[in-house]
Amino acid sequence: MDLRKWGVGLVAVALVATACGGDDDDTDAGSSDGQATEDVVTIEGGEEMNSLLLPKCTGIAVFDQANEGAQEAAEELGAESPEFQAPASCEDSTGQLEYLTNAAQQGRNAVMIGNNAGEQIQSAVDTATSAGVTVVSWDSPIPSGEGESLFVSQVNFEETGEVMADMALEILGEDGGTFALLSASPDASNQNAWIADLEAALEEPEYANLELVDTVYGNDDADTSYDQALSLVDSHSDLDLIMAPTTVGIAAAAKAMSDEGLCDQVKVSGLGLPEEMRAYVDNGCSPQFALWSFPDLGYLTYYATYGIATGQIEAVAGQQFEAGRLGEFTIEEDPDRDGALRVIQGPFTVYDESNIGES
Ligand code: RAM
Repeated sequence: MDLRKWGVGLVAVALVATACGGDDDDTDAGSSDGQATEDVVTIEGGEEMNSLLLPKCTGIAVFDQANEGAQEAAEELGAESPEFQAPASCEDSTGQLEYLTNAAQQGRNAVMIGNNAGEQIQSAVDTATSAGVTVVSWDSPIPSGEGESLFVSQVNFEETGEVMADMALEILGEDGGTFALLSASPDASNQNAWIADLEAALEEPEYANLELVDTVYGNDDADTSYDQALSLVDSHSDLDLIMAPTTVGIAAAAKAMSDEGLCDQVKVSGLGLPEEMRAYVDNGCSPQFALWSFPDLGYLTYYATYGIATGQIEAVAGQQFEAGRLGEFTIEEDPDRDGALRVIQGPFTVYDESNIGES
């Protein structure tokens, strides 16, 4: 898919992978032989599930939004609300382990985790799953895929690099320029996959004028990210753009450039929350950025986890299910992780002045 065709004014791009549900035109209920109707399991309530929604850390707006979506799903299913707990800081990269290790003792049937610990999470996942706890990842997967029943993937990870490279070119123009990455935690498996995908995209001739000069980590902490953004400008006098694939990092970088009066010199882009970025679209610091729906991510994660934990669906490739208001989805093999499964939630939306709205 050539995302460079976005152009000015075409900003909401539906990068819906074939496996993504919600807008399928092959709704099986209408098929003449009625055969396929049985293949799509409508997840229904009525079963108990004691669950934990475990984001990378608390205090981040998009994770609160995911929690709202999960609570909405639980309410719809008449199920128990998921607990929402996590380490207080994303800088605490191994802080999530104890939540998994203690899950069975606490009577949990399921843990929904956005992994902030990379491979270090594995032993805790193994402890939870061997005690019968269903582990589903969302936002940021378990790198090996082992123990994890399913990854609820916000978007197709294989499109993320191209989306970021296209935004950089859109902002800098065809002549491109130099840019640096301001990421989240060094062990965050979502950001690391997106960075790898971006680096692969940069090998393509259409991005030959984009030069990645540095990658730094702000740990999804606003102050650390702010300081890292300023350090990037200090260490690279010719820097044209900071690309931050994190809602915390992009807002902090845009604030730093705004505070220092640097927005004419260094633009900011990446993955941001519209509410947090509106001021920086308005002041020209961040002309374009992208995101997906975190409420929908939390909603789908709860539905899928409930379906698996209550035995209504199986975590196998080809399993189709209907998740409430979001419609139909299909579980598929994850091309990024051998032997692992994913379901894709939805499209990117690209934001700029034409659709950022008013505060
Ligand atoms: C931050 C977190 C999260 C990521 C978004 C884009 O909120 O790092 O994991 O998905 O940015």
